[in-house]
Amino acid sequence: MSESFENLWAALAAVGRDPDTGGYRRGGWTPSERAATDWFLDQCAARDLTVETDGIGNTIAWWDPAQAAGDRPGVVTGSHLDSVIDGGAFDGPLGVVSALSAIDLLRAEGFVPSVPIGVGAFVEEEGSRFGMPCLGSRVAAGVIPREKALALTDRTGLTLAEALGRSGIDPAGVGPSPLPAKMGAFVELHVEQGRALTAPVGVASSIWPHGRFRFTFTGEANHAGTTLMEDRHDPMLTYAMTALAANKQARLAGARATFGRLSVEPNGTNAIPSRVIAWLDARAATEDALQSLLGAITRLATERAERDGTTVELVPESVTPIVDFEAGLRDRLVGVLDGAPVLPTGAGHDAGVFSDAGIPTAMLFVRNPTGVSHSPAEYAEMDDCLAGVDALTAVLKDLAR
Ligand code: HGY
Ligand code: MN
Ligand code: MN
Ligand code: MN
Repeated sequence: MSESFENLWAALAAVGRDPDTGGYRRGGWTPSERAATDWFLDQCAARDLTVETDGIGNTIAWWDPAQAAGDRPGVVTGSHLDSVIDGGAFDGPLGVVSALSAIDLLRAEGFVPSVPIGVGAFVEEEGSRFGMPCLGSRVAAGVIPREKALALTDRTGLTLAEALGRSGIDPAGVGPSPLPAKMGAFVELHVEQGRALTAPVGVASSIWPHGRFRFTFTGEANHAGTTLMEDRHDPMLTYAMTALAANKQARLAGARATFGRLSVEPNGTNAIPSRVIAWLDARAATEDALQSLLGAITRLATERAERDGTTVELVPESVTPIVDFEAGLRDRLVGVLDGAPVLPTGAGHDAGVFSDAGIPTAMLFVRNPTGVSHSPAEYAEMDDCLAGVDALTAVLKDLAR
């Protein structure tokens, strides 16, 4: 069974798209993410791929025409199908659809891989529902203990264990997965996030260190109309000044600092908040730069809190060290692609988890003309997407010959 990339792409892009925003809300194990996963599994079945799904729902679908005796590690490619809230169509799905198309092209030209080629789809990469990025691949690689993962809650207070149960997955199966041991190499194709590429396809050199940090600002609830400004202990003010300071420090350091999520209590228009919880996403090119950025933001938040008569508490929720992709595999891809450009990324990926797990791992980026990502406006030209499929096909042929 083979279908053009354009048709595959249009079919998946239609699954769960919000007609008003054009965006997606494919949080892990939500109905729209399950619909995208079902689409993927149908495509695997239509290609007679042997589907292997682990306890948390990560999938690798294998193409192994050589059918040699015994288990031997394969070459895996793929990405994720979940999205950030109101995310774009490309971040994740482009890697999965390109992988299906690459297998179609290899089959069409009669290529017979000497090792299995797998198409992977890893769950909750964005962490947009349970707050932990790369949740599926990290549990599979044993980086996050199953108990910690199952106890994570979404914004409704539902635990991962409960959410899995509601989507028909028995939480008892969650834990380190057999999949990583079967990954002799992993190549993730991903839409570029940023606008550095001047060629259709690039190769990743590294993933910046990054982390998610929860700031809790606590003050004194009071009446918005009768409390003098000088009598207030307003945590929203402390938060606002911290956000301003974070933005300035990140600019100075050439790093990234984002407060994209807030929780205000009691969240009333005419009441000074008692508490503001703010999640900081911080990233920098080196570990030292990330640490000093975080130190500066924390110091400035604490100083501001003293001025405001509020308190500030900081909890790191997830910190991801730098990933330097293995130079041998990286350079092999550059060679296969006749000198494709090499560039770092400030975005985290499942590829980073598998690289840290010791699996030879590489990433391909497909040019993003605007650089916009994590937004319905995320976009890549079809010609560049097709160039990405051709590049992935050439890389898989080289690695699995
Ligand atoms: O947030 C990230 O860096 C990635 O897109 N999951
Ligand atoms: Mn993303
Ligand atoms: Mn992604
Ligand atoms: Mn009143």
